[in-house]
Amino acid sequence: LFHSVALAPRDPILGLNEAFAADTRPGKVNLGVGVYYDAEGRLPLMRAVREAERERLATPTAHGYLPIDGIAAYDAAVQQLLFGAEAAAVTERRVVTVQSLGGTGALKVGADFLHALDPSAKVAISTPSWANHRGIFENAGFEVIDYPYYDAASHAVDIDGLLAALDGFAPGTIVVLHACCHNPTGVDLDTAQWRQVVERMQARELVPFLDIAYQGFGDGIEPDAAAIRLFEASGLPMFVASSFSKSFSLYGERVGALSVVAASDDEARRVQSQLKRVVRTNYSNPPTYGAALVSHVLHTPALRAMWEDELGAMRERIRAMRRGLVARLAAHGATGDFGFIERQRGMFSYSGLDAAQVARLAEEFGIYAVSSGRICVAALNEGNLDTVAGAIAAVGR
Ligand code: PLP
Ligand code: TYF
Repeated sequence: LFHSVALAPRDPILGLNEAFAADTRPGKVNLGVGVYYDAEGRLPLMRAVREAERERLATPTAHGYLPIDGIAAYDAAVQQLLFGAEAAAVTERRVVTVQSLGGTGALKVGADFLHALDPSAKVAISTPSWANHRGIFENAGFEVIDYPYYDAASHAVDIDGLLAALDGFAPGTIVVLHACCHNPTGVDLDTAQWRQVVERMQARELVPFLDIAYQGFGDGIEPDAAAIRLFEASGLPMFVASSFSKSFSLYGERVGALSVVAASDDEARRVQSQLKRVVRTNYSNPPTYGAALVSHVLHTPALRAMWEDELGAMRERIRAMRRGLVARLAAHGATGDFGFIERQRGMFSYSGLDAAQVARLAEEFGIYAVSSGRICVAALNEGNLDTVAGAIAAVGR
């Protein structure tokens, strides 16, 4: 049966964890996977999450099945975070939200639903994008195409290239957009550019599929949702895949959601029935633990305030590491102007290092980064910053 099975390639990012684990050097640093570590280099257990766990444990509950679309209170909280409580789509009951297995699961449920709707549509992703975007949509049966996004020379969005690509897409093309903290570049559209994108997509009847895995890591919970709110206000039908993996540090609990905005309450109910069918025929219903914690935090004002504070501190720590890296690179005499690192947002920096330089970082210094040159700034701390800056300066000479 298996004699013809080919060896699948390793995930270019998750595969780095194995190489890092196998490295025995004491000063090794993992700047590969997009995970937030605290100032001591540890994965945080957020206080708001710990408190929610404590309060929930006080009244032990049996482990029943959740509804197919998850915890209703969780889905409602997701809608408020993404769209705002006052959004017309929310108050008019035109948004359907289903709890999902992380942001990845949300993308998959959305992709399967869309493919059943129009298998001939193409899906466009940014160049570059999170590598799993292509895989998820291809696996769902779509042809995946690219749109220009990042201009390496200016370390900025190639907005002209992006708009021109949108103008050339066939109506019905699904366009995957990173709502904030673009992975892997850390470079986002500004509000004026988002407005242009919304206008073009409306004119061409394109389908926005926003991916928001880092809400709160850019400028804050509300400002990071600006793109979602512009699309919502435009009245276009839209998809949003959201994740609490990073913002609640609940990676392994698989807490995400797919939200779809329809034109009417009635349309939304029909879409909901189809999303539930996709869920049912894939994994029946979602897990309880992580979503129950998130819902508890978001519906308990004191815990919600605590969570927002903690998330704000994480965001500020990443910013401080950006400033620190730029300063130490200069101190180590690194060639070039690295000021762009401070302008990038979210967990990542597209450092400009090429694959050979990244390989040298791993071999000579035990510092692991993605071969594209993406580094996870959220893995830097005062204890490794100087080593990392020194190593980057060395491989850049
Ligand atoms: N989308 C993007 C852009 C991401 O960077 C990630 C990161 O993990 C995800 C989706 C998926 O997140 P999750 O771990 O919640 O599936
Ligand atoms: O880009 C990242 O590092 C995160 C984590 O297949 C991740 O999004 C990476 C690869 C992958 C799943 C998650």
